[in-house]
Amino acid sequence: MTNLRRRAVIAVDLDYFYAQCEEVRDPSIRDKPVVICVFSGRTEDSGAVSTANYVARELGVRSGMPIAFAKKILKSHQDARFLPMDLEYYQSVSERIMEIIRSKGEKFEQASIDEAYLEIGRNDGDDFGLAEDIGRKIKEEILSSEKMMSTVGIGQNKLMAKMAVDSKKPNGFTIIPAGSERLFLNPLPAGKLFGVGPKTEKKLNSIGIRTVGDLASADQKLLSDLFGKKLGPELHEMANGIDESLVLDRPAEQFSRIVTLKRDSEGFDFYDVLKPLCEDLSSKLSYASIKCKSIGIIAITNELKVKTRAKTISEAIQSSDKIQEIASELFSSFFGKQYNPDEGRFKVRRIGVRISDFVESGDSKANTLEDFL
Ligand code: DGT
Ligand code: CA
Ligand code: CA
Repeated sequence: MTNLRRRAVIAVDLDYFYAQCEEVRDPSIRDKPVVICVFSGRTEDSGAVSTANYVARELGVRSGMPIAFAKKILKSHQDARFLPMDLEYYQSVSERIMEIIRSKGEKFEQASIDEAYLEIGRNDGDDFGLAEDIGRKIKEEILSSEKMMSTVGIGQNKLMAKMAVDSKKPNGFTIIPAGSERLFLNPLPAGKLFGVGPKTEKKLNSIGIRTVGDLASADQKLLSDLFGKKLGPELHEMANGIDESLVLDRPAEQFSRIVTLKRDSEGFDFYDVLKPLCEDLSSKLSYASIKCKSIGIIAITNELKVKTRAKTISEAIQSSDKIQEIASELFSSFFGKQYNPDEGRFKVRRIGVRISDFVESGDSKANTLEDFL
């Protein structure tokens, strides 16, 4: 036991994320039902519910439900808000929160727009104590700097951290101490195990496996026969709290910033508007000690069409001025060509800048070298 490598993994999941972003933007809607809608545009109400705040959930609204159905449920709630999904805004909130989490440990993996893992410690049994402190700090900082509620789970691997998160939402903080995995998992219905969907659960039930505990002590050959040589053993391991998958320390692939113009634009007359966006992006680069080699622009028209252009440069850059210079070039040429008969005439309502293709800036090296010279 002693030479087994111990780890503690922290999982963070932001509560009712898209809907909470809207509450942060307009706190007056906090106590009202808030439903985030993906309007498909065919008829006024066609489309699906992306997510909803807990006020709306308590009344029965769910992700994936038709918008028309959610409206029916909330018919007697005049104060209910049905808001269009604003992904760029949620993305910018997510990026800032991911930076908070990333800064608290060495191994960080973003799993989705509102979910991340952080691995703590390596050698001794006290990693859980440290993970608890760090988990609390993360939760507090997300609340103080972004006014956002989150759920934190801690376990000895990614699976157990995720199970801890799912066991208590929203605003949860759950630790599954190393060694008590089985105790925690055994009584849960099999369908609560991460990765077990309704189809698998039904199949398990049909052979008398109802709880995760049943699955953990099930005959392994029977599981392999029923679910195959890959999923069978995997289910058995998971039910025993075993998960060897690593927290992958992947850097972000791109950063973007987007704003709505004061009035719709038919030409490039918003040079100054770009400045704060580029400054924000530049400071992210410098914080992460990286530079970018690709700069892109985003233009969203008054008909909500998204158009993009990008340029790759041979020498990586970090400064706000240089990003702004290239973004301006791209916008000038974009508007220069906008009367192209293929694209027709349009007005631009929102604009953005996106950077990607990152390389390490090598700043720290330069500093040490300077110290020696
Ligand atoms: P939670 O974690 O239970 O408090 O609630 P959410 O809303 O954060 O749910 P989560 O973590 O599963 O998903 C994160 C975001 O992904 C959520 O805010 C909206 C989006 N999302 C989730 N499910 C669906 C879906 O079925 N359709 C669409 N369009 N978006 C979804
Ligand atoms: Ca969430
Ligand atoms: Ca999530």
